[in-house]
Amino acid sequence: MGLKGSKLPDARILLLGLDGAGKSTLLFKLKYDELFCTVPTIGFNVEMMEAKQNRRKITLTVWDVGGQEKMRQHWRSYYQDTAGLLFTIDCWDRTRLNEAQRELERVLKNEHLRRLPVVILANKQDKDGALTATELTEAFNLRKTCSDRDWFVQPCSGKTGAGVQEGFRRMALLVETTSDNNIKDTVKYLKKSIKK
Ligand SMILES: Nc1nc2c(ncn2[C@@H]2O[C@H](COP(=O)(O)OP(=O)(O)OP(=O)(O)O)[C@@H](O)[C@H]2O)c(=O)[nH]1
Ligand SMILES: [Mg+2]
Repeated sequence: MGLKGSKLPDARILLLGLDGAGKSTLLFKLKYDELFCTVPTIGFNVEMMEAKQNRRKITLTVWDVGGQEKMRQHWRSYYQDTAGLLFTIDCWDRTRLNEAQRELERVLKNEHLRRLPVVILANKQDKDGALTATELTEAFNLRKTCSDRDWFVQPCSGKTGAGVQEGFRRMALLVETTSDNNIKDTVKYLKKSIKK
């Protein structure tokens, strides 16, 4: 499917997380069913995909934004009109869990994202010693942090593909859709707001 308008109801999804968490790998795995050799994302990738919301078809427009520290200041430029948040965590790299938790909490506090559903992708489960979804839920105190919204923790691996579809499917079930989706306008808006 091209990027031009599909007539299906659409939900705009924001895919965030620290650099190296596996956002682009997960997105490409889902969209193309292939393991891509990714490079750190400067700016964003955007992909549209069909999904099912109960019995009806919808499109998800997924914005995958670079997670390096210098990119994070731009995250908020993407918040407007977002219907759901996918937050990716590298569950194997325990040295960066605190940083990941801090960023997640900061994002969830933003008024534009208030009450929006969040699916936490507990990624890199293929690696020995990765924190499990249950451990992550405890360690990040997610029951409390996410108490004002629908939330779900999905264990997954961008490498093997396990759990990836389930994570996006869960998101599709939780989001509210709109009838207008115009990627071109959003890109124009982003170019302006990032230049500022
Ligand atoms: N073993 C393993 N490696 C993974 C997994 N997901 C991603 N990776 C690897 O982690 C590295 C970073 O993945 P990316 O998808 O580029 O990470 P990103 O979150 O898009 O990073 P930025 O674009 O910098 O924000 C790559 O070398 C991936 O191959 C996974 O589930 N398991
Ligand atoms: Mg990336």
